[in-house]
Amino acid sequence: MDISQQHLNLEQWYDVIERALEDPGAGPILNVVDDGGVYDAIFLGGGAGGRFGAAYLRAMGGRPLIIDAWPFLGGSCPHQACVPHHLFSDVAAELDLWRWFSGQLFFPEWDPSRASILEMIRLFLRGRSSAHAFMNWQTKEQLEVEYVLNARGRLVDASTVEVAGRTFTARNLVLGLGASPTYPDVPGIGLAGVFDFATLVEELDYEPRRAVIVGGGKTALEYGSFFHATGCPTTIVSRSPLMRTPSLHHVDEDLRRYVVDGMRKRGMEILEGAEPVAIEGNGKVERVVVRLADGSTAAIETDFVFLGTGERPNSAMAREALGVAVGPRDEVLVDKSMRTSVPSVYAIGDLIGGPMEMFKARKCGITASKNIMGEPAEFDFSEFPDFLHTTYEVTWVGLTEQEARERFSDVIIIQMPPYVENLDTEHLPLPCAERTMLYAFAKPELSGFQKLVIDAASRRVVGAHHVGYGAKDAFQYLDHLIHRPDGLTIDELGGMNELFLNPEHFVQLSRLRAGRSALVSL
Ligand code: COM
Repeated sequence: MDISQQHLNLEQWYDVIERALEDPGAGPILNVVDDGGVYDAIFLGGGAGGRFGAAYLRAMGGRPLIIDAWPFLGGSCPHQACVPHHLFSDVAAELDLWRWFSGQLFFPEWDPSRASILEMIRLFLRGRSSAHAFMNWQTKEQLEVEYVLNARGRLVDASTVEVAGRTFTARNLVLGLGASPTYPDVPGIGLAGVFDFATLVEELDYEPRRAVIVGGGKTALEYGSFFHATGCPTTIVSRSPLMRTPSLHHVDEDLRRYVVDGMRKRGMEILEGAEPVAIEGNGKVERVVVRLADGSTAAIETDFVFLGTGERPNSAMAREALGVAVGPRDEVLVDKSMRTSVPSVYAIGDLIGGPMEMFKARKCGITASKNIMGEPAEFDFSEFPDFLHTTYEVTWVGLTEQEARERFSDVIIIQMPPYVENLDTEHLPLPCAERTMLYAFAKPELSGFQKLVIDAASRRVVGAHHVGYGAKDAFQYLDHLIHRPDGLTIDELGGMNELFLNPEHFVQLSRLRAGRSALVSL
């Protein structure tokens, strides 16, 4: 359908998208102005990187065209990945309260029949096209970007893409083709009942009774914590210690311990140093055979396996059609300007490898656009703040305590609860902050953890680590402040205006120490 001359509202967009998702025969959605003009760039892939890159290029006065196989813009994030994950993590946090306070205060008795994984997925599926509708509407009506959706583009050469029976040319190509989940090579991996984050929302049609998660990184912890919080007993099987997978950097050991202990306290079974050797069942998963850390094997009865074993870039078409150079994990190789090995071809987002994060995808797209429009730009994403969810929100930026001690001779720590032997912090109602007040007063050891790492000589904050709720926002700004050339000193931090009570207490805690010329830990 050609919608270039129409101005669909959100309800109409919702219907167009839902119809296209249901009917594989629904044709392309064309929002193209046929005026014979030349495109500055074709963005092949309209996920976060492509959409933001195209919008930025347009804002700079250029002419972009986005092509995407899905009938909506925004990519996997709002459809199968970050958005459902955040819904599930919100739910996990709510259920966590209910379970700990079952039958106490104003909480009803815990009733696992009320907490359904399937129901949450259906809730998400009913709502997701509303977000898609908005992205399509905004990109056309407000950002003035042309696009072809619901049609798979084929790369012809470095300036030509065929899609929907038409041929489009541009001065540049920006490839944002994303990545796909990888499955370990284990017998039985193809059985019904084995899911990844994408097939979970697309295909789950029963209520799991017992979950086995494979992996030890973000996805494994996040989805595992959600499943367990609904009352579905969950085992995590991970080769590495949790949060020590190669995809996660700067994970402080005290933060990690608080997080993993917290998962165990909630009854999750965590098998580190373990790996699945077979998934067994008669057409459908019935058990997972696991090799444990001591070399013995164990069988875990289960009707549901979830893989959090990473993703691989979708680089085959770019490699075959254009000959772009690709690295050992199938990632398209780019320089800091997002240029591939082929002139006028750029690559962005998950296609260029980790970190497969939103901030990187969007900023890659913008970096490519600046370069295309003649404004030299580089993006170094080697240092970045990070987060994950269990039933908590876990956030960190900069160096761990150990990394700081390796780099600086005098490191001080500002931490809550403080580590002082025999202080009985188990019963200390601190930290207390929004969303942990009930824990602080009724179950203090569950009320979170926070740590600031400071190089005493320069007085600069070099790392911040937090378990609780609501600090993610602050960490975006902390990341900016501590990575500025001048950094952020304890004195500057202590001089800020805090909005009490705040999630991480860093401003007020810094203020308690900033008066000292010789800094000491708190
Ligand atoms: C976010 C999708 S869910 S996008 O980055 O706004 O395109």
